[in-house]
Amino acid sequence: MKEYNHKEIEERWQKNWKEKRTDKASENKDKKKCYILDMFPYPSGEGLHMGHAESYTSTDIMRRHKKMQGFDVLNIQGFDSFGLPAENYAIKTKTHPKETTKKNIANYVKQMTSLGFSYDFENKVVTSDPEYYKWTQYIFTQFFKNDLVYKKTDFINWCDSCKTGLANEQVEDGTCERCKNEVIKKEVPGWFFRITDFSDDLINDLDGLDWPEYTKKNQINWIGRSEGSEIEFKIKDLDRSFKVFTTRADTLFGATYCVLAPENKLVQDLKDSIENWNEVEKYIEKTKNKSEMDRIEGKEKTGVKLEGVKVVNPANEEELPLFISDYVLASYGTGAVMAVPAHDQRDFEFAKKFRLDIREVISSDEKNTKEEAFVGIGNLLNSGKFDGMSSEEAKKKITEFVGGELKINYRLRDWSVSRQRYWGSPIPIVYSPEGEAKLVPEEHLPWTLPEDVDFVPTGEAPLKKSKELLERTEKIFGKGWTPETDTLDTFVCSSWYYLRYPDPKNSEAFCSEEKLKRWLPVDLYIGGAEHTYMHLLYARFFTKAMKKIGLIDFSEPFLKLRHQGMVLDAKGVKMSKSKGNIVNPDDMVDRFGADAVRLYVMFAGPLDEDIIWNENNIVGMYRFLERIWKLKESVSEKTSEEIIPELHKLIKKVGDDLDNIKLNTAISTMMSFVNSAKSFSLSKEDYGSVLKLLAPFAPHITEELWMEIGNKDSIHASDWPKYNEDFAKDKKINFVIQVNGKLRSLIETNPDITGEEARELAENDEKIKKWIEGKDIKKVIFIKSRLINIIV
Ligand code: ANZ
Repeated sequence: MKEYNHKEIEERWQKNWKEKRTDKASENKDKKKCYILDMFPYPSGEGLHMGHAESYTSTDIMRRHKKMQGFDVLNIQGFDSFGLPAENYAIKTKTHPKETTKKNIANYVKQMTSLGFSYDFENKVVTSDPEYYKWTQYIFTQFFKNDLVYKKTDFINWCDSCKTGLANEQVEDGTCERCKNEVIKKEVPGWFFRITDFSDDLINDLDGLDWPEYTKKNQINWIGRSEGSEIEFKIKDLDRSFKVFTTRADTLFGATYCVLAPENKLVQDLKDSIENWNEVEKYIEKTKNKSEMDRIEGKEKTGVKLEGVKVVNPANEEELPLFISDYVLASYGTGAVMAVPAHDQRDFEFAKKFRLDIREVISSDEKNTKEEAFVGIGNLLNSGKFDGMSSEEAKKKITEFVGGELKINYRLRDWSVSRQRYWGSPIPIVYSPEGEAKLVPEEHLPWTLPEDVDFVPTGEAPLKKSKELLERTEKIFGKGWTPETDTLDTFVCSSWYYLRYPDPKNSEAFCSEEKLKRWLPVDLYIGGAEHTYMHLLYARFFTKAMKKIGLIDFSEPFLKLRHQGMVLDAKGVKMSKSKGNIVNPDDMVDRFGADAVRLYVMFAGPLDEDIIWNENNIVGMYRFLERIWKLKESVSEKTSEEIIPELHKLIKKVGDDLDNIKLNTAISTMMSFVNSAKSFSLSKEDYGSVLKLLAPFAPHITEELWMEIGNKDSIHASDWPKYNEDFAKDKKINFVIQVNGKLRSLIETNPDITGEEARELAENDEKIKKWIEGKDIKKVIFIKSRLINIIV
């Protein structure tokens, strides 16, 4: 028998599958569909990393399994190819991002093919292709027509190193998620999607989804629903007022000052009444360079009192001082707070520093309120007629009493989608000579990205420098018309790509109605947990918005979601280019073959846990494949009686594990079966069944052996093996537990139970405990498959 030669086999089958187009969905309406989706990669110059290899292997396995079970599956992969890294690389190397993107994608395709992933690359989806972004732009225009997108000039997150605006979700601990530079607030005009219209749906609809609990929780926290009240404070002697948002209206009698965010427009309006304007203005300037994170977490509270201005507490007509301080954010609530130092820690620290009154209005059993605020609820005191009332009741009653309004606030902001960068989808908007924004009509989509652009970032949108874009605009719309020169955040492109997969070449629609109906929503989505806030939230918003305007008829895109863990190096450190500890999938495929690499990344641990890279174990996988290869020698007329039950158990177990995404245990069960099977004989059919079980995991070697035992059609198009329930069932026996020779308990267990296991079961058996507790066990008698007798 010839030796197992992974290289020769893998190359030959990959070629064969490609020629036969085995990757295509059948679109056979009699079959049920199963849509398993990968988070598509950004095609970076470094190529595929092990994390990709891991998650794409898992989905490839599950898709192959589903196909063998008779489902129609979709094998589309795409590339999230717009974005800053390609542009930054272009700046560095002076190559157009289009070129690098093309090259990188070709490399990814090569790598994915070499890993045996059955993607239909002839139908791949590339977000930077005009045929794709035409539809990104189309959806933008539909959002525009339905008032789901609008333009405003606002303080947005600004990264001065990337020279572009960022969405809140792209700010990590106050820094730019790309370059880690501190993010500041800058007032820039830009386009926003009304994601906040869907805040409640985005929270409530999580209920029906099979997603990891922590991902759901993170989304809920990010949306940050907060129930409170809006209460108006008047400014003394001036015909002006402002509203505060508070979650603790019950503490209104304890307010001893108020604070406006430095950016609050009211501050400018009060300019003439503010006696220390110079100082105020300086503070406002200083705030501009502070990140939101700094402001929220800032150790030392800072601020300036607005001299000459007093506000009136609506509850008791008391006059209070007014401050500006950066701990109040302009973007949350009303950008103004009533400060209750006795019951809010930030207010407490501020009051200490500025020597302001601290007045308790909620009774607490806790002592020591002098050192920090008591933030709990309780009964009211020092609150006039509300004394003695509970916090909960007082929140409503006091709001009513002062003519306030119960209100729900959200932390979620509308999604800022304008980027002052080059490599993104152009925003299909033009401006009339009067400055009015108008949609580029559909017949002009795709509104193509001009190529006559120098992309060195200056803070000005690179598209401003394109003559071609301006000329195109004037030619279509007339003299004096100008194009929008910002591009769309790349997260816009990735918010709907899964809707394109079923119909990637359609030039009449982003996806035909028929295909939408057949394939969506996605049944299972697998990808990294780092996408909790951005991609997953944005994609859910897109689905809801598109449903609202009738483009699709479902409101959640991903019914089931799982995250894969990270691949760590042998020392347990995350693999990264900067640490130089990356294991390149190409080298591994070259040395051990795709089948071994695939088995290894799946075997290393449960999919959702981190795995540690250990090269010795991949050698172990190679040996396993050699054993499968050799197992062919055990093929004879009949399967040995002894292993028939084991085979049925194996079929059941591997199938169940695949359904439950327990791919590591499926492999280990196959390994132990193969170990025991080598001393028995297997019929051709049963050997074929073993190959079938392994086929999704190791598609090449199994195809080869399948053909060698005389089959003509691909193993991957064969039916998933069936098992016989009677064989697959573990036989149970009634096992006797005695204490001092007397029957004290009877348990149902498997016949193979060992003495140790039996003793453990016995000691934990409630009926036995009372006989042995506190006594010395002198002796234990164990009779296999029958009884255990504990002598005390
Ligand atoms: C008075 C008060 C008294 C408050 C008290 C709390 C405790 P969440 O739960 O996050 O919604 N706040 C309101 N707007 C703010 C802004 N723009 N910047 C910073 N802080 C702001 O928090 C709501 C609470 O955060 C509000 O309730 C307000 O302080 C503060 F014993 O009002 B509270």
